[in-house]
Amino acid sequence: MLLRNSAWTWMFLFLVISPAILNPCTSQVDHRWAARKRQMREKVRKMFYHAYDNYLAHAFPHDELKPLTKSFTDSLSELGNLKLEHLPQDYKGSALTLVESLSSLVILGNNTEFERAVLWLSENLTFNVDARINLFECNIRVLGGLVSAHILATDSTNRLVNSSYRNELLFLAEDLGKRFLPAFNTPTGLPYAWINLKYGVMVNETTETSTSGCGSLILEMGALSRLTGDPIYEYAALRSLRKLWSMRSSLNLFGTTLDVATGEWLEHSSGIGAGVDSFYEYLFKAHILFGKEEFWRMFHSAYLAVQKYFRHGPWYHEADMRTGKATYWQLTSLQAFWPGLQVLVGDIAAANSSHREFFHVWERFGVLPERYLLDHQMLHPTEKYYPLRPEFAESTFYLYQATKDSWYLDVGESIVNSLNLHTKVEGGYASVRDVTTMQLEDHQHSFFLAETCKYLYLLFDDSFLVNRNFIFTTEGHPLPVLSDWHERLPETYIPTNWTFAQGEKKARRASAMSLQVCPARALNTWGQGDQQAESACHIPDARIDHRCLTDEECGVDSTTCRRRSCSMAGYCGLWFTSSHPCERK
Ligand code: DMJ
Repeated sequence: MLLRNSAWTWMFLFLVISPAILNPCTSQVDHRWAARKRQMREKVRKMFYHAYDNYLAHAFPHDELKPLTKSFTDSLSELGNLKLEHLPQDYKGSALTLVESLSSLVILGNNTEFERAVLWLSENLTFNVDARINLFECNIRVLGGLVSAHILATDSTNRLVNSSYRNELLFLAEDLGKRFLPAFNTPTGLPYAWINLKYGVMVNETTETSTSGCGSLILEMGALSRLTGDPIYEYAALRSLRKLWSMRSSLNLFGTTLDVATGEWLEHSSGIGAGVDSFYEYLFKAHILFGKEEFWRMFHSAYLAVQKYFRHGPWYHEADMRTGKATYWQLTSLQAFWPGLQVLVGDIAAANSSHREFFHVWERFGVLPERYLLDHQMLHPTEKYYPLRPEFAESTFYLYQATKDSWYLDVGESIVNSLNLHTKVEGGYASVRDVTTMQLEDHQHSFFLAETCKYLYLLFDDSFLVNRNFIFTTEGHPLPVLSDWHERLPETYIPTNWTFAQGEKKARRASAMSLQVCPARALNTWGQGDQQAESACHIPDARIDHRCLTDEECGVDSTTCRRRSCSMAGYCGLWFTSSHPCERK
């Protein structure tokens, strides 16, 4: 992970040396924490297998499990006009949940089951079916699942060397990638949202798609190109991303839906949630994975625009891309990924304050409702559901990695307990239809295994990540950051150089990216005295866990360059102030 090197140095000094001197009870405390983490890890492992075993027993090789009726759904595809009983004879199902579980099995250390699954998929999975699939979903779930699992299968540190694996997952991924390509055959290069795997784009197919549908393909298709040596996949994804980028407004904002034939926006309001979320995520992660400065420049402008036009204290509302005027004041469950992305950027303080608000909502309802109307302080009348989404667990994992603040373990424990209390049934884990009644719905989405369980497991046991450098796709599939995939390795990613350049004191407080977040014009008086600025304006809070007694113990927010204050609960944050990125007070 990007943060690991600086975080490790800091955590080593902080956790190992100073507490041992200051507090003789530390080793007992550490011991207790280690025991608790082990206990929680085992709880999550049980969750994973309860979901996985039930999928295998009642739904495999179909896509997803219906845990209440112990049956299945082929949710990935609409399967043309065919009824399930009329499927072609050679159709054995696309086993979506199995594909999605592959990387989680490796992270849980179950190489035997991983190999078994790889073998089955190698022999049975076919994409030559009359099925209309959603390109974005199929890309992040199936292509991402296959590419990531192929890399894990060929990585000798996973000790899968005994297997008879002969790149079958990569061949499947390549076959799927080829079937994606006709979707990009539009006047704009922006892909259709839907494509038939066997016949390509259907007559009268809709030309409407989402921002994510055009801008969140680059990690999986780029990785496929690097692995196969065929640039066509990366080229298609990049062309689409560049076209999308050219459609930004003068405020560097994007809409939510657009027309792939005309390149015109259909919905001008957007935020950081549904339809757009992974677009922002992929601008930054593509920069990490491929090292292209172009991605960084895009992300930098887009990130500042988000912080300027959508952010209100710890909340994010929607705004019109043309005017920047606020449109919908809503908290959505999908937005909860944002603090995790901010951790990668190095903006931990902002991540922490938003994450806390999401946790308040989680505690209030027991899970996160899909949509909450901030301006009316009430649930959205028709979006009261919680489909076992991973985003809040994901951000909790990232924040714990960055801060090692045990508070995030408490949050993780609370998520695990809620999931077991409200969603566990005999046949797996069921989505919540209505968070006010906790009435369940007959669906266990594949991302519960690909992401929710994975991030919770990694929160309590990150041994899979030690001495490795992975980024996770938006569907939680790990891809290694390899120097030979980098066009140019930015200096800020070389921790030794960076430490050398900045000096140890600063290096231990910042992630590499935080230096780049505020533009140079924001260099100002904030960094006076012996306070150490992490970015042009960033002054860290006095304590790494952001706790405080007085305002003086709070620093300056790295993205807004506003002074933070101490909340009633004793945390530094931008409490209820509107914010403007890197503007001087
Ligand atoms: C996942 O499929 C991915 O995380 C996607 O980017 C949006 N969210 C769902 C799960 O909530």
